[in-house]
Amino acid sequence: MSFDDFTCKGVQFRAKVHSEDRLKFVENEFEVYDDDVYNVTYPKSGTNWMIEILNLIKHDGDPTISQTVPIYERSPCIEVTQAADQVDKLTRPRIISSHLPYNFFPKSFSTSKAKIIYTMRNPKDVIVSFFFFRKMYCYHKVNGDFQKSVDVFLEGNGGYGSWFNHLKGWMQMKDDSRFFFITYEELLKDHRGSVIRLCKFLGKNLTDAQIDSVVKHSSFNTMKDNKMSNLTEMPFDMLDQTKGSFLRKGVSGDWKNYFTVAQSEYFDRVYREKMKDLNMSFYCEQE
Ligand code: PPS
Repeated sequence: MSFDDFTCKGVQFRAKVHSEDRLKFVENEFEVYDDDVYNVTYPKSGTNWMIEILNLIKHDGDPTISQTVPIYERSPCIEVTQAADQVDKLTRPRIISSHLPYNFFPKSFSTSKAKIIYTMRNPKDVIVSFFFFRKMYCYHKVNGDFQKSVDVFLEGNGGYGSWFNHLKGWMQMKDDSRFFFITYEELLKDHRGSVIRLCKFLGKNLTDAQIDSVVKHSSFNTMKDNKMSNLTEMPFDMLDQTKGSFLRKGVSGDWKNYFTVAQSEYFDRVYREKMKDLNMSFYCEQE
C-alpha cells in the first residue's frame, strides 16, 4: 500500500484521483439515465479500447470525435474525482467508464434501463499490463519486481481491490438483459464480429461500411497513432511517456514472456481456489 492510498468498504483507492466523498456521491446520489451506457472493467482489461469502439458506434463510425477529443473526456471514469466535470458535460447517450466493483456502483442503476458492458481480460495479462503501466504512472509507483506485481494482484492489495471479487460481483448481473459480457481475447480474435454484437446489444443499426470504420479506427495501430487516444497528451507528472507506452503491445498471452513456470503454476492454484464458487469458465482462460 502506498502512502496516498485509502480504503473504502475494504477496497483500496488512490487519494490522488479518488475521494470518499466522490465514491459516496457516485453510489448514493449519481443519477443514471435510461440511455446511459457504462463501460465497466477491472483496470488494464481493455477499458480504452472499449471507449474507442463505443464512441465510434455512437457516431456511426465517424472518427471525427475520436480524432479531436481526448479519450478520457469522451468516456470519463465516473469515480475519478477530477473527471466529475467531464461526466457532467457528456452528450447523450452518455458513455461512462468505471472500474468500480459491483457494490460501489450507482444505486439508481437498479431502476433504470441503462446498459452495462463488462470487459474481462486474462488476469495473467492484466498483471503484465499493470507491471509495465506502473513504471510510467507517477501517482502510484509500486517498487518491486514482477513477483511483487503477482503478489499484489493475488492478495487483492492493488487499486480497486481484488480482481476475483470484481469479477464475481459483476457476474451477479450475468443474466440481466441490460448486461453485456465480453472478453478482451474475444475482441482480439473477432474484432468485427464483436462490434456487430455490441451494435445489436445497443440497438444501433450500422451499415457494413460504418462497421468497417469502427473496426479500423479502434484498431491497436490506429489508436496508437492517434494522440487523442494514446494518452500522450496526459500531464507528464502523471504519465511519464519516457518510461513506456500506454498502448504497449495489445496482444493476448504476453504473460508467457514474463511468468516463470513456478509463478504460473502458483497463480493457477490460487485462481482455481478463488474461482471455484463461481462455477463458470471463461474464454480467456484458454489463451
Ligand atoms: S486502464 O489504465 O485500466 O484504463 O487500461 P485499459 O485501457 O483497461 O487497458 C490497457 C491495455 O489495453 C490495451 N489496448 C488495446 N489492445 C488491443 N487493441 C486496442 N485497440 C487496444 N487499446 C488498448 C493496451 O495496449 C493495454 O494492454 P497492454 O497489454 O499493456 O498492451
